[in-house]
Amino acid sequence: MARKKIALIGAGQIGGTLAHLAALKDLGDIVLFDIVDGVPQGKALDLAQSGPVEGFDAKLKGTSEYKDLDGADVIIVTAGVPRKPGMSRDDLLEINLKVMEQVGAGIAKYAKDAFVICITNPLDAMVWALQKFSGLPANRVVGMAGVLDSARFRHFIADELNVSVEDVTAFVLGGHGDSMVPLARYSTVAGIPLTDIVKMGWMSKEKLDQIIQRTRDGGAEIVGLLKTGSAFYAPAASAIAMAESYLKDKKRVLPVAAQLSGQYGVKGTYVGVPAVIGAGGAEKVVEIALNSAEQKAFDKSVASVEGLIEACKKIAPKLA
Ligand code: A3D
Repeated sequence: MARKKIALIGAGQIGGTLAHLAALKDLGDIVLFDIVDGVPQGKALDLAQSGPVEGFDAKLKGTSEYKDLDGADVIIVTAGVPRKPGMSRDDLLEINLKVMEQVGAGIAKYAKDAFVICITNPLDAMVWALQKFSGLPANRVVGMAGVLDSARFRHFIADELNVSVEDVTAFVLGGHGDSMVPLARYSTVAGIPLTDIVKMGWMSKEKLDQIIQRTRDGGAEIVGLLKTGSAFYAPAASAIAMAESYLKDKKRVLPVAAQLSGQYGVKGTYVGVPAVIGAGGAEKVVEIALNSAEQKAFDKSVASVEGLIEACKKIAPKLA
């Protein structure tokens, strides 16, 4: 069986970490693409030289030419700029939209059959634009945010209760931004909903609320500490989990930014929802019943994504 081909567009902090994880997990051969000459080539060579030590045979190639994406099975897009302290994700919209236009054209020309995972911020609007610019079917273009947001939630809960992260599941809905909706009643410790954990007295309601807020602010907390960029280890690990589910047809149910076609009362917009990720891409959006407070929070999150999509249409009229 031929090896799979994984193309990483953007060879910065997340791109380099993606390449490292994909090689360590033997997901396939890897192409690292960036417009900065030397960086993708240098990272690819450095990583290839770790192969003999780690025992992986993946071929790594650094490039600045779109033709090297030819035939890619998975493409993960991090091209663009990250936040600096004091910036919101939305401040990146104009510059990263232009990047999505170039990347979308490259994908359309060389990798029409790929499964595309977008990470570039502001996430929900950028994945929406990337799908339009590339023209790929919506089920094969998704955004990574929910796996990361729920991993942050899981980490904070496990740390607070002093239990294994493996036994904590978390459910986060909505756009990747301050209005994301972590759902306590669908998040569990060994199957026990967090709302019951509070009733049992294992965690106070105040502590749970603090953790929910810290999850919402999870990206900004790291930007504030790093000062020169944003999180990259956990974002890369999260996108690799999505790529692996696609490549191995695992059909994991993961929170991803998917294009909705009427689910949750939303049509055409990309927003974070649970979806089955398998060989067919985003094969099914899982629609859960929301109570009125959750629906209100979800609607608010969708409205903020829709606002960004309108801004994209003004900047790039061909998206309208
Ligand atoms: P960084 O280390 O700056 O890497 C971005 C790379 O993109 C750089 O190497 C640039 O040279 C390259 N680039 C810029 N323009 C182009 C272009 N036109 N074509 C190809 N490559 C280009 O950033 P990073 O890796 O830390 O973050 C990448 C993106 O991910 C940013 O937009 C972040 O905001 C975003 N991000 C999203 C999440 C989510 O959870 C959604 C989390 C963390 C970061």
